[in-house]
Amino acid sequence: MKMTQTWRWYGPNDPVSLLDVRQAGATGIVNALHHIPNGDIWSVEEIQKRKNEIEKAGLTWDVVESLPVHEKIKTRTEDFEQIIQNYKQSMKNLAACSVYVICYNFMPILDWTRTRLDMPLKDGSLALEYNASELRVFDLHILQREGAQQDYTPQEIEQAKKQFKDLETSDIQRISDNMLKGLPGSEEGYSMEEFKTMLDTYKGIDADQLRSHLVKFLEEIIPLAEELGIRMCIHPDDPPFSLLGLPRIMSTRSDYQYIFEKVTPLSNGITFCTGSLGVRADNDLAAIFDAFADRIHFLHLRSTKRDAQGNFFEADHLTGDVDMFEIITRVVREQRRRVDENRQDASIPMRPDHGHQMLDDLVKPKINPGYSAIGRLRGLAELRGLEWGINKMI
Ligand code: DNO
Repeated sequence: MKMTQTWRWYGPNDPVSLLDVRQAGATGIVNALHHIPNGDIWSVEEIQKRKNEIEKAGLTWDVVESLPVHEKIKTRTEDFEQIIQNYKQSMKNLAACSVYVICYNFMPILDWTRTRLDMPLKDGSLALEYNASELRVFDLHILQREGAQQDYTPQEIEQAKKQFKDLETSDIQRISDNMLKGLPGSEEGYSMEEFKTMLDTYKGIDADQLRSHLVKFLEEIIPLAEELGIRMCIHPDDPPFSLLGLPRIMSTRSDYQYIFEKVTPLSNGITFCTGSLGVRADNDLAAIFDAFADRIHFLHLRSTKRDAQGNFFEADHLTGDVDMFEIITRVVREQRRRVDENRQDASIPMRPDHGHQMLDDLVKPKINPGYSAIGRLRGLAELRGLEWGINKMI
């Protein structure tokens, strides 16, 4: 039994073609209907059209990433009940087209966040980076968020002041764009003013409140998922801590524990993202895997490298802080356990996440940062080899 090798494809406008994906050796596609506004229903017709396109290239649509959760659902405001009904209808339509794995997240306003998308590595390739001091400069001096001072130490505030003075206009632009415009796959982007207005919608919503909103949402969708045979998988916060004063509630083992105790069916599952979870030194990835192995429905495999100042960058897939050998050994064992239990989902879909921009991708006119072809192809090849070896060995 092997993992199902998949590849995130952004649809017809993705500079990486479906044939490229086949040449990388993946068999499955991870896809979303990005052209449909967040909160609207994904119709059977639109789903089927995309599915046909994928199948025509000899691939299968294995995972939806993401069926986005509208902000109104997270804040439980305005017509959120209708939007939950729309969400459920999209789930039904996906099941009607035999697409059964749905990844989503519950991060307020921002999806994944990096301050720099082209950090040069020693070999000349480029990596994504999260720089904690740049984040503080953004918060205190560019966004000038009300109350931001309370979130930092006097030293951090002093250091941010100095750093801001030395920043070039182009750096300020880069940091602001990366923070606000939305990285590939984030469904929303904001101007500075829009973002400030959005921040206000979270006044009075702390982590406990947001958690209760998530549980209420799960109580609505998980019974339906059970009925339809859909496996819902929540992506961890990336990075796994609060940003810009916004609560984040899917960052640690106890965060997961909480929602599984409240909503128990197995279709309430996880996108096990090693790179996101691995940013926290206090997250024991192997222990998290073991605790929830039977509800891991999707794997994002990548590694990050952190430092003592709270910065991190995306390392090669087999280096960095994530012990990929340890994780894939667990995946291999879990898949075998599922075979013994006759589970239909014994082969877990994985995708190589966030490759470096390298080789010819460095000169291509357009790439999606983190999602260029060659870096992910390298990652997939390494991960595939590692699984192959472990399968032989144990
Ligand atoms: C970034 C991705 C995220 C992720 C969503 C899941 O590379 O992992 O965009 O897909 O947060 O809902």
